[in-house]
Amino acid sequence: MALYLGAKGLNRPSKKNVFKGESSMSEKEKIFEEISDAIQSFEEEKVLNAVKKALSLGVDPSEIIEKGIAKGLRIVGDKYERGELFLMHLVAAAEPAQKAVKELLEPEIKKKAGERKSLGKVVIGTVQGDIHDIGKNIVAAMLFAAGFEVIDLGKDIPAEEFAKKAKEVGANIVGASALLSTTLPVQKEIIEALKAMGIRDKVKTIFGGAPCTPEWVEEIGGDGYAENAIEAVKVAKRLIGIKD
Ligand code: B12
Repeated sequence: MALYLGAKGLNRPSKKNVFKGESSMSEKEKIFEEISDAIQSFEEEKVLNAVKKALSLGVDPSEIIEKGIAKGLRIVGDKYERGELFLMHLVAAAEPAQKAVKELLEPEIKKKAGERKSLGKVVIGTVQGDIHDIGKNIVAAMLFAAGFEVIDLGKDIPAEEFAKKAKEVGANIVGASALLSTTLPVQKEIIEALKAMGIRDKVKTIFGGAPCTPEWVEEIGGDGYAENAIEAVKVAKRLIGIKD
């Protein structure tokens, strides 16, 4: 049975979140809305400033990503699906999101990594035919921060490449992201490639991305599913027998 931890994990307040300020909840919510709105209006400067403000107030980077950036992107994606926005709008929303994640949030996440102790090796990438990598990059950064050695193959990666690299580095886990319903089947191909390479019994698999579900992972014989980066860390740890 595929392992997955309850969805919506990010909605629960974390004890580790330190937020200075009197009316913390409402102010925090206001900043998340500011970030999400600025993503939706494609205003890079506003996105970056709001993210900097949130960080300076001590808001957890993963919360900023999920409740601000990802929320804004999802709304833009939904409007695109309904025909209210066009591809250029997806691009315009992705740019400030990527910049905020790469330049402000990932460094902050990695700073928390502290002393390096390798929990295990994770080979991760976005599957062939798919260039969506914002979510994959966040998952990779969170796994790194948690203590995993992360080998990020990048995006548009054929199934065989995942298996080849996993064998080469002696990976404990292979993780793959798919954001399109047309590229989701590549996750199944990865399992097949691991079998063909003769290493399926040595490597755990973890899958994610918007169209991916626990049922799908179960169906393809995968080991773990995670809805977001925080859950991905928990599932990855459990897959290799580490308790939180
Ligand atoms: C930004 C974006 C783009 C950007 C991507 C930029 C980039 N560098 O990533 C650009 C403009 C390039 C783009 C292009 C396209 N896109 Co687009 N895009 C989006 C959008 C709006 C946001 C995706 C995103 O970054 N979300 C924020 C991140 C943080 O969330 P996330 O990716 O889901 O990741 C989280 C979890 O899923 C999970 N996770 C992710 N990966 C992994 C991996 C593992 C191992 C684990 C455990 C967990 C995990 O953890 C992450 C962090 O919390 C989505 C809308 C949506 N609802 O997802 C559409 C969306 C994915 N795109 C869509 C489409 C159709 C396209 C195009 C085909 C459009 C076109 N006509 O050309 C192209 C495809 C290009 C290609 N070949 O890949 C559709 C897909 C529909 C479908 N069901 O197939 C969506 C859903 C929009 C929609 N509602 O119609 N897109």
